[in-house]
Amino acid sequence: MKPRDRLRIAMQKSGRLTEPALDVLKRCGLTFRQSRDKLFCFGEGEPVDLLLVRDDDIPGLIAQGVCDLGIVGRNVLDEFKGVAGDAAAALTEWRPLGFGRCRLSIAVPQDVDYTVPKDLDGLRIATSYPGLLGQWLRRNEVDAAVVTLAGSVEIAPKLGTADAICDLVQSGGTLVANQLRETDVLLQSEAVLAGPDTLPTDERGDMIELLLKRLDGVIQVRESRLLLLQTSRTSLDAVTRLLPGGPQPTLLPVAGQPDQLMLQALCAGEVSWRQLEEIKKAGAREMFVLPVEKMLA
Ligand code: PRT
Ligand code: ZN
Repeated sequence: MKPRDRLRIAMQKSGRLTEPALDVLKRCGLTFRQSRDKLFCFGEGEPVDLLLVRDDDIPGLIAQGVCDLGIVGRNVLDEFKGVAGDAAAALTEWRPLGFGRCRLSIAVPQDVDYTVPKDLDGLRIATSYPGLLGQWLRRNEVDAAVVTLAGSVEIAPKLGTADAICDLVQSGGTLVANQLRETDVLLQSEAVLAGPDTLPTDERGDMIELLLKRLDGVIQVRESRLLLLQTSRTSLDAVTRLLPGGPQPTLLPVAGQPDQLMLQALCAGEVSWRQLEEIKKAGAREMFVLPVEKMLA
């Protein structure tokens, strides 16, 4: 393969992962010029380009070296690794990205008795994940037939083409709508940044390292809030005790008011109105809750 000096990231062209993936890349400082065919997007600031493809193609593109990294569901990555065997063994999850969460589960019709995996012996299970399902069946010593379907897996039992299914579940609404009951979770999934397990030794490797550092900053602060408030020195203990988790707050003097302090705290998650009201009752005032955009430790 011809050496490249620009990094190439594969991501889903249009689907559930597209918007959040673009958002996380943007937060890492990457912006792209969209070409008319929308398959290849040239990176404007950094030497990083995007390839927009079907999610199922992403692991293969990385394994072949066409792309250096990919943003893809763990379900798709692990299925590829299971099915492609050695060729894909060197693919790894560089970072979990915290969106596109779902699980790969077995579900049976609500009126079917099911207590243990062995109850699936002799049944037909419809799935788009024959590799992951096959591994689970072997691990649990279940002798069931795998029926591979490209889509509409959840209606297979109703159509009589399968007795159970193995599919992605998020809210569970689709299962309920099809009178199915979730019985076993095979895999907890979310979008991940995938790549080869060794970095390229050229500039692309340096760029990946830079990107991973930025990504850590983005992931770490995504749920964080910066809480700013003013308090008297006498109320400080009471106020501090109520602060939602996170590192120690920073205290700053307030000019001309020696008994007052400005407090700044990084909070690990959302700060609710109720929490703010409690902190205020403890003696705080002038409170601000700010989203955190970036962090570089
Ligand atoms: O065209 P392309 O092949 O790229 O898209 P696609 O249709 O294969 O993928 P897409 O966009 O549907 O999903 C992309 C990825 O999103 C998946 O590989 C998962 O990693 C992740 N994801 C997260 C989900 C779901 N949640 C999800 N709920 N993928 C699919 N579903 C489907 C599921 O298959 C079932 O039909 O939604 C239904 C269940 O949802 P609930 O909420 O009713 O339980
Ligand atoms: Zn797909």
